[in-house]
Amino acid sequence: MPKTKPPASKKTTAQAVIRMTTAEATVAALTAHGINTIYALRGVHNDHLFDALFKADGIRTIHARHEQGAAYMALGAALATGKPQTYSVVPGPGLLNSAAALLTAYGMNAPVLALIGQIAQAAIGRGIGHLHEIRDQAGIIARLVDFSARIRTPAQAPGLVADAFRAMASGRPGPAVLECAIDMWGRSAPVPAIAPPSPAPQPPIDEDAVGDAARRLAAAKRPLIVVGGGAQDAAAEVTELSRLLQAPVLGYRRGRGVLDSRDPLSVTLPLGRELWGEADMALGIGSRLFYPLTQWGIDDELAIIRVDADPEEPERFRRPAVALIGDAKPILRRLIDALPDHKRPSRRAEMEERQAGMRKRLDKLAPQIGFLEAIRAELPEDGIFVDEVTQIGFAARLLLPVHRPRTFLSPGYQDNLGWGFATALGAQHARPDVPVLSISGDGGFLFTSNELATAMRHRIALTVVVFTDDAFGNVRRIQEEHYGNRVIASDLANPDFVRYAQSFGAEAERARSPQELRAALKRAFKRRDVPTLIEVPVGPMPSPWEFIHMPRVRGSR
Ligand SMILES: Cc1ncc(C[n+]2csc(CCOP(=O)(O)OP(=O)(O)O)c2C)c(N)n1
Ligand SMILES: [Mg+2]
Repeated sequence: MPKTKPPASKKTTAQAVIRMTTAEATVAALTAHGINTIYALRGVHNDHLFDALFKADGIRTIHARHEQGAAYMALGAALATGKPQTYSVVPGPGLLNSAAALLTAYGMNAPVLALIGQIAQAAIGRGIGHLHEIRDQAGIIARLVDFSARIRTPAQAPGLVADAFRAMASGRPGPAVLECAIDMWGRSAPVPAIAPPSPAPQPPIDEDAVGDAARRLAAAKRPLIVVGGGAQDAAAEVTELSRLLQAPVLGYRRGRGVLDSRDPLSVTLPLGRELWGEADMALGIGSRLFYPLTQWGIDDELAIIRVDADPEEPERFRRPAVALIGDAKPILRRLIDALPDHKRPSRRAEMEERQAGMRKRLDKLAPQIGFLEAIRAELPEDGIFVDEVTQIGFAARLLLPVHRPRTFLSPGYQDNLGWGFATALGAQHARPDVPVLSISGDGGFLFTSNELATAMRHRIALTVVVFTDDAFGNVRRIQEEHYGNRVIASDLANPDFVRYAQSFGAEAERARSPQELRAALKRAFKRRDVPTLIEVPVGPMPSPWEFIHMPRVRGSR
């Protein structure tokens, strides 16, 4: 049967009802929601979807070499742009292969929409043994994300796509999944006009709570601001509030870059902990306050104000003095407006001195610092650094100066080894205008290094630096230091990473010092259509953990 050509989304909105397949209606709805790329690995379950993508205008398909690559790329694109992104894979193994990335997207509150295939509608749940069948796929998905649904008819597709986008932006943001059966993607029927997307409803700002918070903040003697991923789009407001209150801003992992590291009020974990110990008021913005609340302690002398998109978050660990629910940016604007007029003495001199003192202690991490300085010297201010679970990454979270929001991508509490390279690939694909730098250990890199082929196929000029110590160095050091040197399952046999990358057609070189790394980065960032791998052979590095897992500074529990 001849297939109806999917109309461009504009035409679709103009017409009342049109005959379309489920796949065409889904693609038109995605386009209407601003999706211009789908990261994917195809298979027979989704053939009609890919045929619709072939025919559609304004949407590109970027195929990866493993489903985790496709999903991490969508995650990286979402983190780098702050906008929803999409990936598509087959059911069963395809879904499970992408699941670590979906889990990470959930932990990072990232708007990633997964389109997952399904076996034939009538066979679902019967256990017959169809290709890629998995028991209770919908149930597995429902455990992984907050919003999921199955598209059962063409007419349902646009509404479910709209529901998914609304869910991804409501409350705590996060990923969503739509399933569709193999025999439903190609089914055609009249589909009502695709409505333009409506913004996700925001809870009204609680003006009484804003007033209460503003009065408390103005009265606080030693306020401290703690920012997480939820503050990334409120950098201007956080900066203004920090200045008005002369409040230090603690950002670790996902909060880095909200307040420019050049501001002496911008702190990371170790100095943040000292300040937590002294504070009489903490303002948490889009952060779980995980380290402060679970490790550093709390007592009655410290009041907490929470700003969070997730209404359940503020009371999860301990009821705060004030909770403000919603998007941080408008809430902080209201808070600034409501702040009683007051002037505070500058803390600049004090903070500069304390930063210098802490920096002396952190000098213990000298080998890592040398490489981070080379990176910072070459990566432009708006360049994006993608973190990994490796020695340089741990040190970067504490020490790499970050100047702008969304330029430090760190995997949050999942801290899953091997997320970095494919995530960075997605970030670089979505932001071709800035250099993206992925760092990896030799352990983490081989999780997704096959995606070098994707970088070549789609001409993605990502730069990756692989620090090779021939070990899962982090776990190896733990065995040496805490398990009587009983080293097991830690040493690695590696390829020659330079020749490995070159065999894909990538540019590659070896750098044996921070100086050589700097020169290699300068060359790499000039390339605009080919990926670069820089291998840096390293030895064991000093442990960062005394600056990350730190003892309590207040309270008894
Ligand atoms: C998905 C996942 N598996 C395992 C771990 C445990 N883990 C943490 S660090 C690490 C070793 C990392 O090795 P490498 O990438 O070479 O970095 P290095 O520590 O040597 O710098 C491992 C196995 C993890 N964090 N995530
Ligand atoms: Mg290693």
